[in-house]
Amino acid sequence: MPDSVVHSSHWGAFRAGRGTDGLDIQPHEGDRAPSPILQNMRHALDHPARVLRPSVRESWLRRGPGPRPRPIGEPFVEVSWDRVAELLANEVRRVREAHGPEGVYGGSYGWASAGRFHHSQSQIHRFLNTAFGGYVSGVSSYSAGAAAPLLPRLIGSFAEISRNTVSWKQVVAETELIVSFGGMPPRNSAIGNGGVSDHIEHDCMRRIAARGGAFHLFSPISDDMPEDIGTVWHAITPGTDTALILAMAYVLQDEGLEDTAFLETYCVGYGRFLDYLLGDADGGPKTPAWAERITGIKAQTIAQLARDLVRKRSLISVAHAVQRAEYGEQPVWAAMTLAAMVGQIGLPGRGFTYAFGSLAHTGRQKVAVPIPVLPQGTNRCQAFIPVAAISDMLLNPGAPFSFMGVQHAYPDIHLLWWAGGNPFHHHQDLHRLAQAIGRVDTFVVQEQVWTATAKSADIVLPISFSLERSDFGGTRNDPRLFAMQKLCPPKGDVRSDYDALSAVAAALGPAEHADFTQGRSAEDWLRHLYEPTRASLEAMGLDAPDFDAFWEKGWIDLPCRDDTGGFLQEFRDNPEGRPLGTPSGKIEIFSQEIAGYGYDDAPGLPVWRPHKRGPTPDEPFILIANAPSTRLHSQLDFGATSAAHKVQGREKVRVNPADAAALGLQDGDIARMENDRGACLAGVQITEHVRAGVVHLQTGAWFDPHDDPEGLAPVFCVHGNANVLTHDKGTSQLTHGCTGQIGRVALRKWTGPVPPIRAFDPPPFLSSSSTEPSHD
Ligand SMILES: Nc1nc2c(c(=O)[nH]1)N[C@H]1C(S)=C(S)[C@@H](COP(=O)(O)OP(=O)(O)OC[C@H]3O[C@@H](n4cnc5c(=O)[nH]c(N)nc54)[C@H](O)[C@@H]3O)O[C@H]1N2
Ligand SMILES: Nc1nc2c(c(=O)[nH]1)N[C@H]1C(S)=C(S)[C@@H](COP(=O)(O)OP(=O)(O)OC[C@H]3O[C@@H](n4cnc5c(=O)[nH]c(N)nc54)[C@H](O)[C@@H]3O)O[C@H]1N2
Ligand SMILES: [Mo]
Repeated sequence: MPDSVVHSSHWGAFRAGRGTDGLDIQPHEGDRAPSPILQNMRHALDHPARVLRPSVRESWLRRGPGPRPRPIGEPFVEVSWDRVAELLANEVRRVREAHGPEGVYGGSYGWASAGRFHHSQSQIHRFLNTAFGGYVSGVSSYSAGAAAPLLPRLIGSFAEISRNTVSWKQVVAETELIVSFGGMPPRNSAIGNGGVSDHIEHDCMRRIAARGGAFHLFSPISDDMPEDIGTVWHAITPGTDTALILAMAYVLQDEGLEDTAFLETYCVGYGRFLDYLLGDADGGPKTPAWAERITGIKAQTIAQLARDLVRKRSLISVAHAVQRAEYGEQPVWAAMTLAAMVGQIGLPGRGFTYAFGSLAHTGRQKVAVPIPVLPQGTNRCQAFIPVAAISDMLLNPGAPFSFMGVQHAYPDIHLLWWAGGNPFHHHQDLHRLAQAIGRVDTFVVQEQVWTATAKSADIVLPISFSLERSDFGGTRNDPRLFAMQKLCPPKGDVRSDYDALSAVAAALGPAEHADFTQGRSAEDWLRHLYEPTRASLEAMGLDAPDFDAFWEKGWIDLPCRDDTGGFLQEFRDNPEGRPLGTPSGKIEIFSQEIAGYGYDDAPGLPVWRPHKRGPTPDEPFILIANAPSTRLHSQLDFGATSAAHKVQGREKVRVNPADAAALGLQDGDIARMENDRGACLAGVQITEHVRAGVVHLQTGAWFDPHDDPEGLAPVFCVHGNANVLTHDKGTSQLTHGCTGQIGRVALRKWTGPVPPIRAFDPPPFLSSSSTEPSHD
């Protein structure tokens, strides 16, 4: 095995070798701001949390498939690959015959690892297409559940808006004022799906600030934007951005500052919007004074910033987080509308953008050659759910639901199969999720580590870490393709997702195996998938090394397309010739189509709706449960960078000093956080960075349920998993996006016993010869 290898991860490209204290991880040499998250990998390969062998829940082995509770803590039996492949092949045949593809949910949401061939979702989809002819899928994402289906109806392609219409390069050159709802913290742009080679964002922000550019942050948390760029923090009440944005729109029309020519030429429905803005509905005219009462932001500040948006070269950006809440469509729609009134949409670095700086692949140039992707095959099953409706679907088979104006019915799922995701991290209301998972016949999970999801499964396939296999690392918005070179052989009996699924396909029969593998080994696939990239480079007359030369060097440079304003610039230059993909071909401030759906919670224009689940006397604090700074979601939560952030081994809850004083909390205390969904323990940190009335518990601490010592909560996590506290309600009937960002809770000092953390312990195992549970 090599001493050190080139590799990539969602948190950046790097070099890894065996070091004296675990792995020696060095960032890619060209990365100007490498992420500390890299160090979470140091001890991962030998961590006791690893799944080492195929494992089957003992009660499932004994009783066979069927709906029943799947509690965490029940024992598993380790079996051979031959045995598990046979068990799975039998289960696939049974479900296929009795229920067809409508009986299997293969949405399998999750980030998995960076590699493009060993991409878990592509692998599992390809397998289910082969084995079943299809599967029930999950559409959209937890990231942008409201914005992704909405924006194409209002302005155009979600991917283009979030990635390719406003670039960092343009903003560095052009923009004088950036107004961000939800922020653009470098901790978030540490992450880019597939891995990036250079983290440019903070550097770009510093350059903008150095030439006098101004940053205004609307957020309950001040460190959602770096401090060293002179950020002006507006500590808005969470969930109220729409009111604030409407008030800015009010100021523009009131002072005659709106760009009427832009509105007439490029937009439809402004008149309808004005009627709402000035009318009596929802609290009367949407004046700054009205918004001040709702948002906590001074009327004067709102008015001044609205004027500045028009006077300066300005950009309005909405972070994913702001739409990951009740009525999440509205702030996105309102911000787009405000930008239309300002009239700078389609100019370089200006106008409207979405999720800018939320991830490392936004605002960068598109790569001009194809990068390797594994074909997933054809899914012949039409049934789908909005991805965050997983519990709703499992609990309510046959029940109707609506999505983007169409009525559907939830399918009746018998087999649930997950690869590369952690629903006990990403879904809301984990108590309800556990009940929902109890409704299926069999739950299969492919995992590297014993997450709560793996411990909730019936059958767990042990999967390699990326350093134990060869792959490509890359993304469509980074100018480098990496060879993710293999550092060491897989530990124990672990296999890649590809080899694991190949084994199950072989147990199903030669036809399935041939369909799934196309007769290729993993290495054959790498060579095969590299070829389109190489051929394109060659056709462009660029350096086009063959596979072996690429592999030996570890990366190749990829050409990028010109930096333009994409389809928005084309539309601005030629509105007749390059209309938008919306129903009217223009920006839809009022959408006839959405209005026609008749949803009160998402009518045909941006409206102010207060959250139904605002604070109450019993649950007085607003909970912000956001992306974690110290890891990617729940991945490698046991790693050094993640662990260093914890308080007494538990996730940290950040509390404003005024609230801490009122609650009698000190730094380093343990607090109990609770609401009608559940309770958890978290370690207290007191900080001015968090607005009063808000508490901040980042997501990603592995779920660690214990019996509640007080006997009150239906679920009690001793490790601080925020999703025991969040509600499982969609954004609206329109999109049913995830609403996990904002919750409400009570908080008090915990003086009871502090149970040990068992989150990273494997489940108990029984020997395969025994069918009786042992009690030692
Ligand atoms: N309350 C609340 N909840 C949220 C959010 C929020 O803001 N608030 N944010 C949401 C968002 S935006 C997202 S994207 C989701 C993220 O949710 P997920 O993507 O589900 O979270 P991860 O922890 O990245 O889960 C990936 C899992 O894949 C496993 N894995 C890694 N590599 C491989 C591999 O090669 N093969 C296999 N089989 N497994 C692998 C990892 O061990 C890990 O358990 O969370 C959502 N949940
Ligand atoms: N380190 C790290 N980076 C990540 C990830 C990770 O897990 N770890 N996950 C990646 C993924 S998959 C995604 S989708 C993105 C997520 O990108 P985002 O959703 O943009 O990121 P978050 O950190 O969840 O939220 C940003 C901030 O929004 C603020 N906020 C919450 N509610 C409101 C509100 O109502 N109004 C306003 N104005 N602000 C509000 C909160 O203070 C929060 O810190 O991050 C990506 N980057
Ligand atoms: Mo996400």
